[in-house]
Amino acid sequence: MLSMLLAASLLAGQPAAWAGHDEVLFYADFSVNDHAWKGGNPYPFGRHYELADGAWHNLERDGYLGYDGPGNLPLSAGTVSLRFKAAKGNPFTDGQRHGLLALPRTTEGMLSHPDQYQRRGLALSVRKVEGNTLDLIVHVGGDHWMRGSKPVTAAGFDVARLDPAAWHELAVSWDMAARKLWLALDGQVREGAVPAEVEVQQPFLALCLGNTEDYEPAHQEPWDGWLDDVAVWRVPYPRVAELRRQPKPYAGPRPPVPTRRAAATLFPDDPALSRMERVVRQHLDLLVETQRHGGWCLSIKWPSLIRMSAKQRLPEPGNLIGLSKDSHTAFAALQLAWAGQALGEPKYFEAARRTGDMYLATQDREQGFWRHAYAHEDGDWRPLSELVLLQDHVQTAPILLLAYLHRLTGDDRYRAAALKGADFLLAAQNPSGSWSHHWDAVKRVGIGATGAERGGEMNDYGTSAPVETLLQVARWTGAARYRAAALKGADWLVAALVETDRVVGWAGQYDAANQPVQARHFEPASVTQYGTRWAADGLLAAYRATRDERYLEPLRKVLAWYDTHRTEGGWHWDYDLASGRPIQMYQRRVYFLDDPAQVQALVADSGQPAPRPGDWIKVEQLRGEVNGAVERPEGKVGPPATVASLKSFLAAVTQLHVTTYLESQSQPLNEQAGLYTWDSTAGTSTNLVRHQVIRFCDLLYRARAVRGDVPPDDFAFRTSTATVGWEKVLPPPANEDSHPGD
Ligand SMILES: [Ca+2]
Repeated sequence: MLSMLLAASLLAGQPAAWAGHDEVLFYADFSVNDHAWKGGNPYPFGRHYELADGAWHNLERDGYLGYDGPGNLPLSAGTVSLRFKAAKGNPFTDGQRHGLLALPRTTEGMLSHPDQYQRRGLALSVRKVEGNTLDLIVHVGGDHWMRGSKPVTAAGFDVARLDPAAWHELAVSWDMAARKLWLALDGQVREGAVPAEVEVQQPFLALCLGNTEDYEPAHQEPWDGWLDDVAVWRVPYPRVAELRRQPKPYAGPRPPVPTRRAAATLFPDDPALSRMERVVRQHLDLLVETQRHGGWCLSIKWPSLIRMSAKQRLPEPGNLIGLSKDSHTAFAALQLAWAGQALGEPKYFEAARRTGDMYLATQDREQGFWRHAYAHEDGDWRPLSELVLLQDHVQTAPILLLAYLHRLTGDDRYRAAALKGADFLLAAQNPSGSWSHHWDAVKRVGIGATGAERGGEMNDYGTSAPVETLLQVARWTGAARYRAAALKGADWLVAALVETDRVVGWAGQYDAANQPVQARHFEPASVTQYGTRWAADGLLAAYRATRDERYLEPLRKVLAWYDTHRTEGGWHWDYDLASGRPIQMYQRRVYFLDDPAQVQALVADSGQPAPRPGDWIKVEQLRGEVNGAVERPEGKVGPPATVASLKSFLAAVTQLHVTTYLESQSQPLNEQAGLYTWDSTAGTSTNLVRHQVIRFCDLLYRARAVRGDVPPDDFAFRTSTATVGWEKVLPPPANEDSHPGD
């Protein structure tokens, strides 16, 4: 018994005898870490797994492991082999689906030619399916995550009699020239054919292991077990079977555990400033390195540097850039432009300018809008969708970036494009004063999230961001039409307040008659907690510009409602309009959260944990903002700086920055990575914009002024903010009581 255990652990802990063959392109044995020994990109992404006894073990329903596709997987012929073992129960007889591996193909190169989706690219998966067979499935067509594809089973094994306690050998293989597929299980081989529809091979997007490629919580197919000895071969299976019988151990080094390090060149001898400078450069150098076609996706995985959206499981195609959501591409460029100014570093400024130039090139010539994502294909940026999104800063963030670039360069093209964007906002405003979810560029009308014309959008700053932006554009240009449109938008925010004897607040979406409506399947017609945050930004901006108490009154009413309706943990996300009861909607069914049976049903239907109350909008912070707007409508603005005042600012703040932003336990710096990282759906990740980086740049800029590198009269020294906004573009506002042109 002891010798059997020993043999089993040696088997799991030692690398495979064949890993040294030149035909092995990628090999992961999990004995030291989850980095592959070989591979174009040996670093993984994924979450909710552990390594134990030299093998990979899934820990959760959404646990999985992934590796880069284009860097690791051969195109025309290849094989992926691995070993697998069950961990609990018998997954071979349980009638459930278990995803062992998936090989989606990238849509890079055909994103602007969707007619080619059907015939280009061999997307594959190996799943144990309900009938207890282990199937090799070809996914014909569909997008880069196989969504919408047609599954065609090419080969399979009945696995009902497989021993769950034993390790099993699996290989999946393709040869496009021979149009053959293989599925091998414990040395037995089944051959299949590439479906006739698939004409041309296309690079793989990723290697996804231990679950389905689908990130939807309700669709999970976890492999509740172990995986080991994952190898990618550049030859088809018959050759792999031969090579595996010929020992050739791998003797090369394992890849190093990566780290980002940058030198402090501005303040090498100042202990605190040099630490901040290094962290700033480590983050921004990563942005410069990962910028593509002037943009980014929302997150960068560490250490694989795979570019993904925020909450997804698999990479985005390599030619795709995302221009939507908080902290998207334009915000990354704003941060880089600020660093270019603050540090006097041309490479950061040039990267920001590349984004600005992308916005110049992608702006609609006639109407002045931008799309929310582009694929760079055939030498140009191609919109990923006909939709013109108005919310999620898709239109407003580039206006700010272009205005800032104009300030820094004096290049009139940036100013003209920013104003063209602002004029588009004027054209896209609904008669009610609101802005819709998106714009129909053909019919030239705003469209709500569910397709109704001229519906008002609160969600994702749909109306607030245009209000704020147009007020700033009015200050920038002195043109009254921008201010008038902004205040009409703010008046709509006031009018959209839902106020009954049960509930007070804002809905996420409204119809043209200002009635709350449903949007996506999880967005009911309700008063939604975050509505207050979305509305507040526009109302506070309108108050600051007018000092008209009318814009604060709705916020005071909602704060009072929050005070009287606080539960343990805070407030629910959605409240029913008629009854004021907390609700959640899933697949358009509404569940009342004060009824335990309905909560139980929601958990069962959605596959997600029971919703809990929270304070997502930070109610006390909002109260502080309302009070602050009254006390200091012009914002926290100091007098013009002098070298002496900057010096005392540095003396007061520098050490505080070190303890709060470098040594804090709440948002710690990942010292190994040299970056601020966080745990995302796809594992360790960093996002594009870091408030710490913006703050450190602020301090370093002041230190440069104290030293005499730059004059102390920049208006940036009169404010200190954690974001890069209009305060970097325009001097602090004068008293606006007597604004011209009203
Ligand atoms: Ca191993």
